Amino acid sequence: MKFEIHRVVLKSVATATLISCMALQTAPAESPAASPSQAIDASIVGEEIAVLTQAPNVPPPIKRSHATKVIVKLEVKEVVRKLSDGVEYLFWTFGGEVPGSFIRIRQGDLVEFHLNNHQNNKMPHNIDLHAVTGPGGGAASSFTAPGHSSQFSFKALNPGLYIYHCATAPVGMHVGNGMYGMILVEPKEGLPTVSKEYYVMQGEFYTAGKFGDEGLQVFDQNKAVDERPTYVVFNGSVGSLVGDKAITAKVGDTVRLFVGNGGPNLTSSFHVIGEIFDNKWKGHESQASAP
Ligand SMILES: [Cu+2]
Repeated sequence: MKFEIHRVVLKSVATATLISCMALQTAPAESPAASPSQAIDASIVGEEIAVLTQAPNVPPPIKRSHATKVIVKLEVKEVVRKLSDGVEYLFWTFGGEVPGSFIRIRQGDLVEFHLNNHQNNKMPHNIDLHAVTGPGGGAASSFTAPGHSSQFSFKALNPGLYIYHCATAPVGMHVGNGMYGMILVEPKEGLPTVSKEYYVMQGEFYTAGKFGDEGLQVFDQNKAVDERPTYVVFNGSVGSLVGDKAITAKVGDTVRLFVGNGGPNLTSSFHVIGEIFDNKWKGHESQASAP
């Protein structure tokens, strides 16, 4: 079995902000986030609706060799879900689960992003995609009240694997409640074919009760400020990747893992046991040189 890993980390909100700012400062003057007028672009051919998936699944590889207009429709849902056996939590999610839906596009694509905030939600939300070159990574254009939708467009200038997250204040609370996911911008030449691809994301939860205390748990702001998580999990719940939920591969398969860390506070020391990665990339490193 062969493994390769793509890894991106959201260490903290401060880091995320810094990355967005740096991208803005270093971007060519003529290439900020696309405005509607810039949608008239000869390189953009046709349009399609993005396939979004829930972890550990990844949308299918992009086969086309041209840029297109990709319409992404993502809905924020505040939902009670299982955090551990007997333990429930009111997660704030992009797409109904933690981590948020995986988004896959191609370098050069023009993305028309629709963020819907479900009418039953209590809070306003937005989205900051680190793949976006522009104000707040889209956050400034996507602040959305419950029962409303917002829309903005951007051009995917740089290939890489990027975090997205809610950037509504208090950001630590929104991220700490599960508001993060990943977007992959494939390089123009695509990625080498592999047997399997999976999506794994770490995150922490800060509950008023102790680890294992049963019932519906609520967010504990003091624990979050002190960076004392009650739960540190992959893919949103205890045991999300074991037993009948384990990700699988056959002997001889090549497996590509897209690994992220939503935090909001801890770093991740992700590793696999009993196998060696053939390749790894960090965050925005070029994937064009993949074997
Ligand atoms: Cu939010």
